[in-house]
Amino acid sequence: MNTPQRIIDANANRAREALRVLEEAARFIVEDADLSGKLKTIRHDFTGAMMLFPELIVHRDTPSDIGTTITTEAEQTRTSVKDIVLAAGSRATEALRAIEEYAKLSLDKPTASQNLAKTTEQLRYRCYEVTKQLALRISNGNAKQWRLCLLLTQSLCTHHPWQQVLEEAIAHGADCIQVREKEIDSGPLLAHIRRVVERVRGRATVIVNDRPDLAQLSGAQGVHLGQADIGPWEARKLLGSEMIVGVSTSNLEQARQAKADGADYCGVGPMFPTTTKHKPNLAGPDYLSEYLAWGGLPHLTIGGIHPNNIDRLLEIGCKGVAVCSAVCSAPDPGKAAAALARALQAPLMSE
Ligand code: TZP
Ligand code: MG
Repeated sequence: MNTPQRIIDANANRAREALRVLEEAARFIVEDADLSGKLKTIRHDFTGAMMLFPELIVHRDTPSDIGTTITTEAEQTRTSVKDIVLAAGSRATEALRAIEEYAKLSLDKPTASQNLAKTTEQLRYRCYEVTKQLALRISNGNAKQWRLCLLLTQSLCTHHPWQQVLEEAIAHGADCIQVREKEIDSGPLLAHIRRVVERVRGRATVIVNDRPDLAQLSGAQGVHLGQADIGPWEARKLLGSEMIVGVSTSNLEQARQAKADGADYCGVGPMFPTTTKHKPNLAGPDYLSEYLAWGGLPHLTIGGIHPNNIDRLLEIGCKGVAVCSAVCSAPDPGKAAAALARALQAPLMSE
């Protein structure tokens, strides 16, 4: 038995298996035809390169491989799909590197072996890139199913200063605060978000509307993006894998896309007519029903939600709402937040 050949055979199997794991994630989890196609091509190109060495199987000797009984704890633990993808990406590139190195020993066919070393080097680079693209598109499950998200907008805090609205909302059940300011320049906006983060002091999750850069700089936990904002996978380049990325959706197609692009939760709406944002088309409670049947990501229903119409959403199974005017512009923001939070704690649907 020839040792380099045995190593190459073992690593060829390892690379093929890992490529298949990546391909399945691209195809069935991210549902991205382009990434799936890229991985399939890498796998086929690799199989093509290995076909020049059909004799390698002769050197296979799994029963006497001392490595088959050595496992590490990390190998046995996968906490998320992203974990699986990153582990498979590393396994594929490590295996390709091992083939590249041992193929340089020339084996029995010097030219073919040198070509194999070159081919596996190129495949390894392709694999690094496609693993990165795939990982960027997979949600980390960072978002929890919040109950009440306050969209905090200073100009809509008509009866009380924003600081008081914020305090009362948190005291009465808001577990997420989205800073939503469309009229403030970046400098003062960053200072404002920092003040919000400081005031909230971990009592609720702080999300920043539109601006991943300011979310990052301010110490907030995430960003919320609309359909016309940059894509979630672009935001991840700034925010990394741990921060939360949410996306506004008005139909299931957008929700599926948001998930495929790595979003952690979806805004689902508008549920009802609203004056806070120009939204000529209502998605309505029917969209919530479809969304819940899909069940892909945590949700925050949004748009014109008030204590007097929330029951309509609870009947369907709504678990979390995002409101702006119902709390910001209420004469008693604490009372309004409490009414919404109470309703969400005791849903009408039988659980
Ligand atoms: N996106 C869809 S509706 C909406 C946004 C930001 C406005 C929500 O504000 P309100 O006052 O709770 O209707
Ligand atoms: Mg936006």
